[in-house]
Amino acid sequence: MNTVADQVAAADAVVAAVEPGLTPPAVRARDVVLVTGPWLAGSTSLAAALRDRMSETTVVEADDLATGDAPLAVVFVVSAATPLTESDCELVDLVSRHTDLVVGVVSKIDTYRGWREVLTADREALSGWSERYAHVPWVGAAAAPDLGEPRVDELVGLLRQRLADPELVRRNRLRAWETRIQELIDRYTADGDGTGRRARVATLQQNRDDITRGRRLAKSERTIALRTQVQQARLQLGYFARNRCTSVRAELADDASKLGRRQLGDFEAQVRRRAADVVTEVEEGITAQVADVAAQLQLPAPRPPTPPDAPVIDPPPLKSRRLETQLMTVLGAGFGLGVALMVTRLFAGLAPGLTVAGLAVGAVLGLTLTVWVVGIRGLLYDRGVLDRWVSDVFTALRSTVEERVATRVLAAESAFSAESAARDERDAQAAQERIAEVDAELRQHALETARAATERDRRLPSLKRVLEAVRTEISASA
Ligand SMILES: Nc1nc2c(ncn2[C@@H]2O[C@H](COP(=O)(O)OP(=O)(O)OP(=O)(O)O)[C@@H](O)[C@H]2O)c(=O)[nH]1
Ligand SMILES: [Mg+2]
Repeated sequence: MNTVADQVAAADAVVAAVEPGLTPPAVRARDVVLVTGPWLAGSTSLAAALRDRMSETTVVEADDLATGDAPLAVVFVVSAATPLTESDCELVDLVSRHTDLVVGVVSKIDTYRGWREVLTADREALSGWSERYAHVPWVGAAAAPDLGEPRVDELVGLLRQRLADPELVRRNRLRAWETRIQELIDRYTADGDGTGRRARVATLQQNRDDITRGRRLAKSERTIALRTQVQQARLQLGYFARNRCTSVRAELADDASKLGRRQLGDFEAQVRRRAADVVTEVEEGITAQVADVAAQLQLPAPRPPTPPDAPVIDPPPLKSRRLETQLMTVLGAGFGLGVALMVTRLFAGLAPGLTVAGLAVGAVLGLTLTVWVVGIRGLLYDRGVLDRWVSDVFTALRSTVEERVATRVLAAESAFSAESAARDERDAQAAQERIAEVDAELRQHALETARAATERDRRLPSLKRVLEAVRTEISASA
């Protein structure tokens, strides 16, 4: 077992005896000593000092090695200023992945008088970190002391002795195997547990919940919005319709109270026109409001129905007042006669010569008054009739437009509900599809995890046996 190749082959044989066919560790054995350590520990100084003293050995620092390079030995330097920390131990693990020979060095012992305690603490900390460091030798050194010569003799002696070990290459190779097998075991275990998939699976489950909840929420929000908007439209339109009727009716009543005899005929047409206007205004109001609601709900507005016919309005009952006219004529005539008699008498009393003239004046005055009284009474009567008629017309109109509001809002509501239901249906469909996709991926992950678990169960026992064999071999040759 002299040549490097022989030693490597011997190490590989240990593994092949238990588990043939394992791919060997992808490492390149380098005939160098690596000096490294945490930040500012003094590795560069120590490397320089070692180069000085050990010309037969190549001493390198971490930067000089490529990934996969396996140094012959690792000199791990920590300052005597502070004891070893956990991150230092992780660093040791990292640099000695493919190298069995690790030497611990406490540096700057010229400055720190308590370095021996630090060294003991470091030794304990590292052997406590991992079983494999139980036999790591520790020495103190001062590679670049503030005063005097470097103190590295003990380290140099130790290194020379250890590097002369004929089994060194084989043990390093075994260590590389150990790392490789441990990594394999870790990978199979993680795959079998689905560790790498856990985050993705959690995300998928979260997505699934989000889709379901989002859909439920959207649906109820839409229902509530629809109900609220329609209710509001109904109230506003009802108010608008009533308001229009009331104010137009008030205007017309005012007009009716000021009508002259000649305007009576036009008034009916005016009322009919205004009533038709109100119907049109309300109709347009409904259309606008419904469109508004549709926009708010982001639904298509239903097409406005055919406009309603002009309201049916009976003519005002102005004609049928013959009796009253007769009565009024009689009363007016009586009144006129009274006035005529009084005037005639007055004239007769004042100037008997003017009796005839008085008679004539009295008759004219009486007749004029009669006509005037009868006329005024008739006009007042007609105004009263028209006022009542307007009131009746608008009472009827009010129920017509209110009914129109109710009917059209109801129609719009059912159109909106139908559209909203259709939209829900489409949303449900889309959500279902997305959930199905998520489920498919979840199933795929579960399947692959199960597959990996089977693989893990199949591979782990033999890998553990190889690991065991390698470790036994290392400790046997230590
Ligand atoms: N007193 C004393 N100081 C030392 C000793 N070795 C190194 N130093 C000092 O410690 C500091 C760091 O030394 P380096 O050798 O550069 O340490 P390093 O670990 O290579 O540092 P980085 O590569 O920068 O992390 C320097 O100021 C050195 O002078 C020593 O044995 N005694
Ligand atoms: Mg350095």
